[in-house]
Amino acid sequence: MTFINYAAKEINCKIVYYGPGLGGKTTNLQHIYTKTAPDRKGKLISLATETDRTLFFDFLPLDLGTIRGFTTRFHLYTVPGQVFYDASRKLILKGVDGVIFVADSQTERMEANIESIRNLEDNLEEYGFKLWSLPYALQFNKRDLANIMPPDEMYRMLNYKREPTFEAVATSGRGVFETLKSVAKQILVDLRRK
Ligand SMILES: Nc1nc2c(ncn2[C@@H]2O[C@H](COP(=O)(O)OP(=O)(O)OP(=O)(O)O)[C@@H](O)[C@H]2O)c(=O)[nH]1
Ligand SMILES: [Mg+2]
Repeated sequence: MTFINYAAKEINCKIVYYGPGLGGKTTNLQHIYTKTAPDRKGKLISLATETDRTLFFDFLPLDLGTIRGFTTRFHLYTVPGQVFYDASRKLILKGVDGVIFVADSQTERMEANIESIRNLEDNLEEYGFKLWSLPYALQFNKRDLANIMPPDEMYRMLNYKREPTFEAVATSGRGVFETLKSVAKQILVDLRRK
């Protein structure tokens, strides 16, 4: 749910990074954090296990410029991808304005990608959201690895509604900002329509 603070001239939106475990959601946020000027970002908060798996969520507040004098502040969250953290995933989707799905390009992770998109649909439905009407982008991450599926094949398997799709290597930053900007833009276009 976009929150507009007229007194502070701020538009607050929530973007959630979703996807299977170890797909690279947290790495996307870390790259964004590293490459953003200090005056445009808040603290990157990560609640992780000892092995760096996301336990509850990561959170990063980010300013992406102004429209009509209003600062556009995006609150970026990642969900924990491991199957058994479903209650946390559900909770983190509350009030979401846009979703970035981080798919793992490794062939052996396609089942996990598909299962995670279904799980996203189910969890959105709990809040009365539909994936087809939500700002959404699909990221094919880990393009640097050897055992990956060609992008057109991945697209056939994973695209939901002909959403914008990006190839990425989150560890080097390739594709990370492109994916974020796509969803941020969709959210702002939606907002203008309302
Ligand atoms: N080779 C390669 N490794 C990557 C890439 N992106 C992430 N990784 C690595 O994959 C592992 C998992 O990345 P995370 O960002 O923690 O994955 P996650 O989706 O947040 O995982 P959960 O928190 O368990 O859901 C880490 O070791 C990353 O360094 C990539 O594009 N290429
Ligand atoms: Mg994570």
